[in-house]
Amino acid sequence: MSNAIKIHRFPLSGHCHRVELFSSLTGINYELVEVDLANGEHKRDPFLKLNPVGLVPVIEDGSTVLSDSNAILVYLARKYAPDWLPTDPYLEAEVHRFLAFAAGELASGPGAARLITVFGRPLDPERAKSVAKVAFDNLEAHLDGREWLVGDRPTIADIAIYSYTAHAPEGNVSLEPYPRIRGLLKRIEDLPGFVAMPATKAGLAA
Ligand SMILES: N[C@@H](CCC(=O)N[C@@H](CS)C(=O)NCC(=O)O)C(=O)O
Repeated sequence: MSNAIKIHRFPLSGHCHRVELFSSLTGINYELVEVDLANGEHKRDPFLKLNPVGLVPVIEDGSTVLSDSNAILVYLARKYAPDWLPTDPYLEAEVHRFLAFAAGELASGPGAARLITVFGRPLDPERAKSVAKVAFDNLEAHLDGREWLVGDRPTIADIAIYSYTAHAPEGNVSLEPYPRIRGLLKRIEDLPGFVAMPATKAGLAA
């Protein structure tokens, strides 16, 4: 029997991509299980038995079932790749600050902007773009004099912010004004084992 971790995912979801990316970068043995969001597979059994909230991603690691992309990153790092989650109290707290940023401003800014252009979600594009501007202005300022978001090596903080930042142009949010952010994305893309999320033709990237 395979001991690969199952990642239940949708290929164009940045939340799912961050889990796949981290697994690939750290050499975790994983297999991808596609969830048919368009046909509502995530809103009925057996998927709802894995995650009653009805959202991807979910992982199965043996008998352990876990949802929420950032919680999954914490779990995988602690169990399989501890160098990616510092134990120093301040640095660990900094990592969690960026996980909260990824779940907050990044999801409701560039993430939401891309939901509108790629998936036709009825959200407010101006609000999404103004949240994205504040989020990226703050990220750019944080990266002054830093190679990575926390400490002097990549952590799960960098992985958590990667997917929706790199794909922001698909939501008509340009990364042109942000050279330090683009530098961070490039450093992540240069890591051995990097896997990309498929690009869509929406937005500035069209
Ligand atoms: N906080 C969750 C958010 C996950 C999430 O929003 N997943 C989206 C795909 S990106 C989803 O499953 N959407 C299906 C739906 O809304 O019906 C996480 O970090 O995993």
